[in-house]
Amino acid sequence: MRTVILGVIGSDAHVVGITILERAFEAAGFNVVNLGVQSSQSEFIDAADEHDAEAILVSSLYGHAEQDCQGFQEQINEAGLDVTTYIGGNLAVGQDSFEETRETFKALGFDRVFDSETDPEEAIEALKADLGHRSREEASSEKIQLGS
Ligand code: B12
Repeated sequence: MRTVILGVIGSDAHVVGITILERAFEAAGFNVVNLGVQSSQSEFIDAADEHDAEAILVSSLYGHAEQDCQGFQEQINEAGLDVTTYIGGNLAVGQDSFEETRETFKALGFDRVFDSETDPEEAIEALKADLGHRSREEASSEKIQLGS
């Protein structure tokens, strides 16, 4: 079963969104490790390592996600993890243009960025597609290695 690490980053204590996401991802067949609220970057990374997770799903509602996620991708790289990373929620104070917000978090290294209107099914379909794509790439690189 594919494992995802889910949690709310930083000092943020909004728990309802991740509870809904946990249930939706479990119902879709994922093994969800829910770190809960007020999770640090290293808690996400240690859990991903420990559970051999394929994805990290970060939630943030209180408007400080940009600060909380500084250096996160670098820490993931340093830990040698190959994980798909998503972030979602109410990511910026005001959020006049979500496209701008999306670019900010893409620049921080997230593979996909979701707003607070996101239906969990949308994220589930995206993750299935991203992980399926990755499996195919891994399988074909194995074949190339085997054939070489
Ligand atoms: C309930 C609530 C609280 C409760 C939280 C109780 C709890 N333990 O959960 C309390 C009263 C404690 C609270 C406190 C605060 N809150 Co508050 N809170 C809310 C409120 C009204 C609802 C949040 C909620 O539960 N929504 C329902 C769930 C189902 O939706 P959701 O959380 O958005 O999650 C969905 C999506 O966002 C998405 N999603 C979320 N994460 C992710 C991650 C991924 C990867 C994906 C794909 C999708 C995804 O999917 C989820 C499920 O559908 C919102 C306003 C609002 N209407 O959203 C403000 C709101 C989030 N709070 C806000 C603020 C400012 C605060 C405080 C800082 C206020 C203060 N000055 O003290 C504090 C922060 C405290 C802290 N340390 O976190 C602001 C944030 C502003 C911003 N980001 O610009 C909001 C938007 C209110 C506002 N309009 O100003 N809050």
